[in-house]
Amino acid sequence: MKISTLIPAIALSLLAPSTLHAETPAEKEARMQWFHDARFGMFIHWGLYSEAAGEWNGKPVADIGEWIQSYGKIPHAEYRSVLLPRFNPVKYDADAWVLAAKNAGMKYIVITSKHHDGFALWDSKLTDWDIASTPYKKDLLKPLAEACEKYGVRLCLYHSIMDWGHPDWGTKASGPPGAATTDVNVQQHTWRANYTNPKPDMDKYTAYLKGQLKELVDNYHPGILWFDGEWEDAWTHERGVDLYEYLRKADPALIINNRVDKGRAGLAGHTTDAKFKGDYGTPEQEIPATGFEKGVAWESCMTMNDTWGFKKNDHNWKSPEVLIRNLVDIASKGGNYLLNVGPTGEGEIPAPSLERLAAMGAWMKVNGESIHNTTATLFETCSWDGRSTTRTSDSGATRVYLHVFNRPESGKLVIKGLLEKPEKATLLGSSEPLTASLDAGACTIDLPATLPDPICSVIALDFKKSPAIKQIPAPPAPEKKEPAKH
Ligand code: FHN
Repeated sequence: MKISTLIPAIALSLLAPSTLHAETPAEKEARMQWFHDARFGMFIHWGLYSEAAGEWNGKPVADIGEWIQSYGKIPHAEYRSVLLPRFNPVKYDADAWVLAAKNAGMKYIVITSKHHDGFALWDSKLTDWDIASTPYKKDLLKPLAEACEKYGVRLCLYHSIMDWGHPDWGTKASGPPGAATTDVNVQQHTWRANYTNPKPDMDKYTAYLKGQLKELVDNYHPGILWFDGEWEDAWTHERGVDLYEYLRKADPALIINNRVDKGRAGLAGHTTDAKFKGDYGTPEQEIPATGFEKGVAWESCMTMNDTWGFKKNDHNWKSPEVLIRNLVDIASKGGNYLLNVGPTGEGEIPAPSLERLAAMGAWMKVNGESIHNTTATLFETCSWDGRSTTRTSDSGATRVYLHVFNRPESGKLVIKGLLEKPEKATLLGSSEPLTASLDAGACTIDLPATLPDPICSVIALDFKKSPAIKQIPAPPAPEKKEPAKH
């Protein structure tokens, strides 16, 4: 791969403004407010792997589609020579993608500017391992940025720190093919571009990484830089801190996730120690049981089927019920839901994804106010089959949303611990007021014979201020029964 003469690290550091402003908690909250209010975003994994679609040489390759080069152990030169000439997304319609997200109730889009294979979706000045080397040639990020601007959706960019296509990603001498090396991350991966580099230089790679990120910040002004691929030894805490500060100086409004540094607890996504950089936690394919501590921002990223990047044979789609209830569960815990789509190599979002987005949009059209601009539930435990979120106005007036998954047979929704009767109780999507009564430390809502939405109906309770609540302790976790000793 041609790497143009890299901007020496010193020159890049001169480009950044002087020192990083010491942000107060209030200033950070103001910077993050749009993220908290959004609650729901679209993740897009799109690249050369989308064209491979989970197959290589006509045979299926296991596991997630965007890792096909790794699971297929496809040497960088072969991966490049096969896929570059094939990647020609002539059906790409950025406006249609952004409208699909917006109409689903999504407020931001995070697209892979570069995934682990190192291929760039824009025409980077620092490499020819990018869209300009394909038959399509044109920048894929620019139309999306313009469509996001047009429809009021925030453009955000995923960027992999790990780069299988760069000869300087990696640590220790890798040596020529077959040479002994102690670096497992190099030794096992003979298919990576760094394997033939006797001495990968992480300072050179970091200058390249910063140079490409400067291109992205300057040209597309992302709301979030969503880092990933930080786990290998080649990337250190020191480099993570330096990169976070470099980017925050480049754009003080930028939000950066916790995968820029080394501090996330694996797929649980929680930042393990305040020394690690990153503005929010990133649970992956899971929803924290009770959310993170109050005041800790987080976002669960999840697939709609089993893969992030498109695979022609992955039909294991989650139902709209699962997706809507995930969104409600996450919002009730004060988090964001980043739900993935994996477009095809031709540039189309798969029909099953569009169908699910449309179903979520229909639900959000009636109930979206119980998700957007809300904060977590006021209740430590939920005494009904559902969840709750909260909306507080500047005056202190408080609307408590009750998400009901299944109507209680009694026809009465009992909210244990709510010690005040609301000024008003309504069913979203209906003008009929509901009757609320107080008894024995609970507020009871009389429900209509049928609820409007079989997946999740939402009741809104209005109070002049945040209502008095007596928290009901969570039931003890079921004892882990020791397996019988034979
Ligand atoms: O390795 C990546 C994977 O391909 C995908 O991008 C997910 C999405 O968050 N992140 C990493 C796995 O944790």
